[in-house]
Amino acid sequence: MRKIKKILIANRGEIAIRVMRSAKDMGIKTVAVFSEADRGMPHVKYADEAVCIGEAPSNKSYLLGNKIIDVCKNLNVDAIHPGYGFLSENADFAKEVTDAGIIFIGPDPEAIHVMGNKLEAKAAVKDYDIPMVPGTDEPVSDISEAKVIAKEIGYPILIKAAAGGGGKGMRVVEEEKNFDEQIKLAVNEAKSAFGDGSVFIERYVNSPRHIEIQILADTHGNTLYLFERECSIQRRHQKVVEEAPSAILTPELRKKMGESAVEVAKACNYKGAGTVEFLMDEKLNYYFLEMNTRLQVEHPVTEFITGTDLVKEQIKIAEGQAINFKQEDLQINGHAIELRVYAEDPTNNFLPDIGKLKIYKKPEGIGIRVDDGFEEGMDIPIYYDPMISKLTSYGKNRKEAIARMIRAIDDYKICGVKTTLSFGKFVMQHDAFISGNYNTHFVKEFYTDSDKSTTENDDSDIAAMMAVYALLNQKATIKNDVLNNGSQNSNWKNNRLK
Ligand code: MV4
Repeated sequence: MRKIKKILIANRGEIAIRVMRSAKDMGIKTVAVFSEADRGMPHVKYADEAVCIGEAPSNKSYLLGNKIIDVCKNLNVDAIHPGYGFLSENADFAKEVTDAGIIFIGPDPEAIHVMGNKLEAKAAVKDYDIPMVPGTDEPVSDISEAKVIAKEIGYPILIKAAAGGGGKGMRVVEEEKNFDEQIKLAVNEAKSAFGDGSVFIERYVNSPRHIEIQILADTHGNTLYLFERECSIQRRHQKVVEEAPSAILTPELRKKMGESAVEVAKACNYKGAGTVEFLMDEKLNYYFLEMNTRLQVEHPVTEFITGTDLVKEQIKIAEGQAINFKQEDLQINGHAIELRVYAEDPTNNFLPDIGKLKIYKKPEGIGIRVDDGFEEGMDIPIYYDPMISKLTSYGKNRKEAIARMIRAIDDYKICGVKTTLSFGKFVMQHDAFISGNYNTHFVKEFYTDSDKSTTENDDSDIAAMMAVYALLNQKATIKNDVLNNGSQNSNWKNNRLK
């Protein structure tokens, strides 16, 4: 047991703020780090202390593990929360943090390492009774040998990079005659993308759903599952809409998958919050895919339906506390849906759209949660992920959650950049989504060009918002002039930034 008094959040934007909120709830002091591009960001202002760690590109700031550890030493920080992305799944970083006597809020470096390699992950769980897609459990080294295996598995097959994940480095091979060519391409791709050319083969599961299970494990041997999230609505292997619970799981299947996820966690001696990803086929067979050893973007839907604060649980586990509830205490209450609001143009292949948030008005009210890290007038930097916010709705049932999501989308006013809000509304109103019967091909299958124009803001809407913006801007200028004359302007930057 070691009480945490001060946490540094090695991240930016909405997730940095999300973590700080729980820390504050627990009476823990917070330290933000930021790049030069993020100087004025809300996560910097929200923290008790904040330190600039470098230039805008992530490899000159948010990825500088040693610099972040130095900040911790200077400011007497007890623990680092890595958020998601950046250094969150870097086993070497986790080890360096621990070696420096700082608590890493996450699993041990060994667990991060094992689950970071898809083949090692498969090997780690193979003695447990966890369903897996038929395939090779060694890297493919001999092409003709691999071809024999591929034939046994049956086409179509999928080639995956061992060091990949999140869909990177995958290739479908429809028939044997394409095998040689595809495997060579896959190996080269894996080499250049990950510096590791190991690839393996699996049977290709057609039209799968992506269902993942949230788990929590403490250092006292307790490992619990906090049910599933259905994450099938994605593009380019990036999720856009997630919900909990899944509309298609039965209580029996939920329990079985939950128990499988707990076994995966136990197989790698997992500690903290983690997510076990499964593929599910049309017959509701499920297969272990990979484990994400971090807090995930879409964790709010689980928080809504289970009434837990996952970040608080992470912190308590990192302190060495036992989880103070049991599997039987956990139950699903209601339904939650998350929409990732990206600065992207859904009508143009979800192309990132950078620019200024000229108008930014959040939805409010019952059953709505907005996790964001920007304010009106700010630029969406080009250096990082273009996610503006996460809009999450909650209702006593799925229908109510959908209705509230639609209301919140309509109430959300964003001007200056294109966003995925219109796509979210399209999803909420689509029969396949409403029925709950959809899979990972949703976008490709249903989001056709003719849909796109009808879900956009109409011109009069935009004209009206632009007029309001012009007016607001005038007023803002006057207000700023007045403010700048006085000494009212908070001096937090000078006081706190080092
Ligand atoms: C698969 C698959 C079909 N069969 N594996 C994509 C991300 C990576 N985590 C694994 N992925 C897949 N693995 C077999 N054997 C289909 C996918 C897949 C997918 C999985 C989850 C969410 C979206 C997806 C989109 C396309 C393909």
